[in-house]
Amino acid sequence: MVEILDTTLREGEQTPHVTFTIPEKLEIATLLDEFGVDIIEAGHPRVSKDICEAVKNIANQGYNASVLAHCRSLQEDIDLALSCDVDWVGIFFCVSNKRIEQHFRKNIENIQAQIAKTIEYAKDHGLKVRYTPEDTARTEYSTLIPVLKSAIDAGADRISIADTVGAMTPLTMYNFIKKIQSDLDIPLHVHCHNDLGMATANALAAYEAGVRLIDVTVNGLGERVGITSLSELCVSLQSLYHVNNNWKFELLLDLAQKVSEFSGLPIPTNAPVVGDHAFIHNAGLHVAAVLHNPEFYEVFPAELIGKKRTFILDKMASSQTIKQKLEEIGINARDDQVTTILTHAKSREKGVISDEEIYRLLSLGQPNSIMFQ
Ligand code: HCA
Ligand code: CU
Repeated sequence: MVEILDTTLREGEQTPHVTFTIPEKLEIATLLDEFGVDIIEAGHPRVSKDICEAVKNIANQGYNASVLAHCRSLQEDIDLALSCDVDWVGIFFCVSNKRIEQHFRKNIENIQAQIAKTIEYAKDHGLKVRYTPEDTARTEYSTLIPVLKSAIDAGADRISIADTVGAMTPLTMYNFIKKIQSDLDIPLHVHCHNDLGMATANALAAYEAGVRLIDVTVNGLGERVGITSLSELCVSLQSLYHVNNNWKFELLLDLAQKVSEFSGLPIPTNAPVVGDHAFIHNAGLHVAAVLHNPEFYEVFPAELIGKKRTFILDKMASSQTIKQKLEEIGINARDDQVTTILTHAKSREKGVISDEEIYRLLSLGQPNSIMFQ
């Protein structure tokens, strides 16, 4: 069984130009809980007062989902998380040689001890702990493993493998997870950035390799170009791997639209799953096949997420497209009328044939224009 952690409210609020109000966060969290995510990463309480308040508010809603606060490896951050009543803390600290040498300028033994001390402190105070060595994928393995072992000895419940800059491919991700699992005995999480467009593919590779939990955001929000998208991941898990987590797929569009509205970022029309084009069929041959069985050109049925499939009438159309279109607008056309429209569509270099044009071609009055003449 694979779990989902949604971090729209933490990673997602790090999207350039995106901020959420507390009521917006509560609305998103409530929908995520209803959808059935396992953990809601509600924010990093140290960042601002309103974030701290939002995390506390979300943690006290009585959701089925557990609530996690993002923390630096510092006791003061754990104390703040405790004051927010969360179940989990996600402690992050990058231990790559370069970062330690060029940025932190501390020795690795001290860093390792500090991480272990923070984890012990959190565990002593009843919290569940995820430790993320940021940029895990590019961290020297010989540095990484001792730090992870010491984190596990200190009581970490989970380790998250973060592809912080989206530098992995499905194959390198699969092999990396397998290797870590052979060296450590702890459930793994995965967090995949989308800088090269591979976030969902990499998350699925991590799933194939056996990770326990996958991080996502609604609409794939996050730093720079974001991380794995909730809808892409869950629909893939359901339709390609037959994962049955009782997710309420019918809420995905609502979630996508709410987050789009609150973030001010429109859903691209060609976005997988929730984009407007996801169930519009165009080429005549496709439409003809889909009218027999949608599965010929749909990897999962539109109905799963409460969408309707539609068809485009332009020069790509076949006579089946025309018949279907006419049926949709309530016209029972003769074959010669279908041919008239098809000929017209084929002669049009650019653009879609509108309903008005169909009425005109068939010399029929439009229901509305008749009424208001
Ligand atoms: C960040 C980076 C992070 C952390 C992930 C985690 C990443 O914004 O702090 O703490 O699990 O991609 O490494 O999102
Ligand atoms: Cu991230």
